[in-house]
Amino acid sequence: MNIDKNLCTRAADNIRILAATMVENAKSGHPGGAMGGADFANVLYSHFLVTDPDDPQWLARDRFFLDPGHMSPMLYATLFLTGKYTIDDLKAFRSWGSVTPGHPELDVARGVENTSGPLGQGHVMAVGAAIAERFIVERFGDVWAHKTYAFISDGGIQEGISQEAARIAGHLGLSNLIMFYDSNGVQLSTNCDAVSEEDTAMKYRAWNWNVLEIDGTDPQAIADALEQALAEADRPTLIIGRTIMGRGCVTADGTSFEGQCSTHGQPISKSGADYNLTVAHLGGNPANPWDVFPAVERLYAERKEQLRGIVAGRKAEQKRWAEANPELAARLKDYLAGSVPEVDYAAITHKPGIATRAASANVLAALAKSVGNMIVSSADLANSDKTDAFLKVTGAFSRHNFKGAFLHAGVSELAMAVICNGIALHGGLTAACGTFFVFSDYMKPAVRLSALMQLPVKFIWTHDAFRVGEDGPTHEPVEHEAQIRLMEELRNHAGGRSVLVLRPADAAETTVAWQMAMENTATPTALILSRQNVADLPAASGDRFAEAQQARRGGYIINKVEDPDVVLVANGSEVATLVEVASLVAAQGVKAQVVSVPSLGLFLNQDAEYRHSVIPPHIPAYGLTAGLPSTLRPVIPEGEIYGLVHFGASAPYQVLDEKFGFTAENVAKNVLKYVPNAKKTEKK
Ligand SMILES: Cc1ncc(C[n+]2csc(CCOP(=O)(O)OP(=O)(O)O)c2C)c(N)n1
Repeated sequence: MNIDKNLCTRAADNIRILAATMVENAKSGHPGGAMGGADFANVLYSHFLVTDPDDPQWLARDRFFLDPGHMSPMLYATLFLTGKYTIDDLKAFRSWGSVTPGHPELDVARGVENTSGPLGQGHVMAVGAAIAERFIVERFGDVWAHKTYAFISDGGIQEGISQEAARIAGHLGLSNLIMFYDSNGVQLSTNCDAVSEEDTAMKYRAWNWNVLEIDGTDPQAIADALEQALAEADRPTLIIGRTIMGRGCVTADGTSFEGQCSTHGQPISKSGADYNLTVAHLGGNPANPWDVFPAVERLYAERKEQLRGIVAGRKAEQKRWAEANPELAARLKDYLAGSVPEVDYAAITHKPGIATRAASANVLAALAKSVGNMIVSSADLANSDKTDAFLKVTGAFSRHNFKGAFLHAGVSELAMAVICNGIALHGGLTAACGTFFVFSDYMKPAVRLSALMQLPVKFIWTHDAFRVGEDGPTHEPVEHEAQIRLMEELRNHAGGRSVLVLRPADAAETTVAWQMAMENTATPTALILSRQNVADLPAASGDRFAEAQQARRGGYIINKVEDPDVVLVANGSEVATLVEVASLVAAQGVKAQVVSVPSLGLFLNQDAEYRHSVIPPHIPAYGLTAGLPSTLRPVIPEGEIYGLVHFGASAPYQVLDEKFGFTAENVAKNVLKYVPNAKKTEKK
């Protein structure tokens, strides 16, 4: 494609001026990188990216994922040229209530496909979207194909997650993924040569990528590279573009101030360059820096018309496909609507007294058979976290093969979680991923973004307590439940709890927890599951599954007791211990009501009447948790909580239960000591 180089440079200059002006106006932000990347952004948006100007949610639109969210002025300015933002939006950059926050947040209507800020995650979400696209094309045909573009900077290249993601993308042969590396040689504190000797091209070639190296300021070179990338049918493409930080910046005496670290993260006027002269040098009018050059306005108006034509053609093809394939079309529509799949959860059976991870496996096997738009992944622990139950039914992805529905992520917990976010962002699919709970530490940054973007990803965390046993303290989560429950406390932009965290107590409650997870389309869900077997909880009605449905209220009574002396509260496998404790203390004349609280957040959402009927405030409460005692504090504000306040140890779990005081006998002893004292100090 021959493009008008002068016009493209003029358009990129326009983006540079707008980006610099936004930062100048906001008195904070990152102009330098945005000015350097503008040439690519312009060529992509004015000539290549296919989106529907009138239907931002169109499934087959090309996706653009910006990894360095700090370059948001470049994105906002470009999207302004496409008509997605107003000049007032640009003027309100970084201000309260604006649609142009410092780092772009998920806003598909305005063309922002993800929330990027933590460097590295943005381009990995693109890998997830590319996988989702292949999954959909495999099932519904080429009419739904599109490209996923990612933009990465030095920061993203340096983050370890880029290795995890590039390995996976190269291995799967994701030729639908095209990434531009804005290689300007400058980062925040230093130039890149102060921290790295790497040959990035060689690195990506080793991961089976198609690597192109170009002058990233040359619009024709950018267009040629994009064309080559579009023609590549085997591998993902990395276009390494040598760009110039703060391109166009000049000082007060008119000398070049390009390539300076100081332009990375502050207004141009504070960096050592002269803002007005820079605007003028870029062909703008310092008195009217928000102006759009008429030729640039025409370029984007023409592209918009062109896109309308392209999209009309694509949509006509899709319509013909839908007419020829009514069943598939109805299924796809259902997937895109995010409908909760119909699954007969009551029919899922469990052997007695199994681990909750094994119960989860039974549910996953059922989901694999009845949910056609679900992708499950594991970070090389499928047979331990029991996601292999899903794998066995559906099969794994492999190079250019997306017939299955399981992603072997390799030992890459963070990339796995971010890829799941990307799959969810793409739309139409449900993503779940599993590993040991202790390794949730490796995933937190992704869980946080999942929560912020309100993505309904399911995180399956097994081996939930020190009862992992012999593997020792490195593998034994202690503080992890308290940490993840902080996300239950944290509200999302919609005012809801940002993550639903469920730690079910037995097999039946695990089925219900999965049911809740699948029904929860508003936030991510975390499922925290045991490694060891757990006794099934008693059910007065004889129907434990029906009783476990009460988990929907976050917490509920396992054994209703008239006028109890103490309420025993736990979640996960500690509930079964408390059931044993209740019968031990009953022998000593103490009446104990046992409560399971799989989700503290949901329980706290209930009205006071319900909460007080479950954990009456005037009755001594005693909590038991394999985590930090503070885990249960929100639901036992004044009672005693027995938990672990130190790291675990390496030994069989029964020994650890003994040594750490978690046997029913020891807990019963503690409860018997606690109740008379608590009653004495009881508030009237
Ligand atoms: C995970 C993470 N660590 C640190 C930061 C803070 N940060 C923002 S930009 C930046 C420097 C990145 O340099 P580069 O990617 O080259 O961007 P450029 O200087 O070209 O704008 C850093 C460290 C971040 N946003 N995310």
